Amino acid sequence: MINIILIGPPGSGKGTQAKQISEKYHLKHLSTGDILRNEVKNQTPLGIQAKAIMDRGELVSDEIVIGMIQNFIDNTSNTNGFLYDGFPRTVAQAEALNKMLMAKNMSVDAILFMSAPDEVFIERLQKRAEIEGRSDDADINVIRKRLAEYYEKTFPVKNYYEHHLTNIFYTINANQEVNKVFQDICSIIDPLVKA
Ligand code: B4P
Repeated sequence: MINIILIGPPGSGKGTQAKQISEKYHLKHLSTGDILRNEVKNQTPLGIQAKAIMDRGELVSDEIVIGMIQNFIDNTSNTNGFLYDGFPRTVAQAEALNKMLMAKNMSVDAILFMSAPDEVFIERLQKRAEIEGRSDDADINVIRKRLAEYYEKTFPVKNYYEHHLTNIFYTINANQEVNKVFQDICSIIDPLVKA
């Protein structure tokens, strides 16, 4: 069972790559963003609470997100492993994930950090706003807030992994066309799957 983490700023292409990776390697795709958007769509109590937070470009509380992940892992069987997309986003979430995996005799196999200049992310999210109409992409101030949240709360997660799990930390050049990014990622995952 392999566990791969995909982290990076909003618009770095985590969701785009995660879809292709999980299909190719038959991994369970665990996107906290998708789970939260689904709760919003179904207007659950969690969704109603999360919508306001997401629309402001802020992060949903660690308590809520960690509970969601625990449920997902506990209720998933028959898989080659998990692909975490957009999780962990805070150091507290990273520490909680370590504990959850240890309890199941698992560990993280690779951390893929999606890197590109901020202007690239802003441009992509503005383009997506026109196509998909996601409320958190529509306003430039919300996009800037999401980037600010990223630098304040998620960038420390990158540093945490780079420092603690140096030998399995990989920086991906996300400023390339989608298939080229995917090829670079496959060159890291292929040996893990064959091992
Ligand atoms: P997410 O759903 O995780 O989304 P994202 O960071 O906005 O985007 P992603 O990086 O996945 O970009 P994508 O592939 O879609 O988060 C949304 C919100 O949910 C957060 O702001 C937060 O409020 C909440 N949340 C989620 N997880 C949380 C957690 N763990 N804790 C607390 N809160 C949490 O790509 C973006 C666009 O770029 C797309 O239009 C795509 O087509 C395009 N694109 C992708 N790759 C490209 C490439 N190589 N070249 C050109 N365009 C590309």
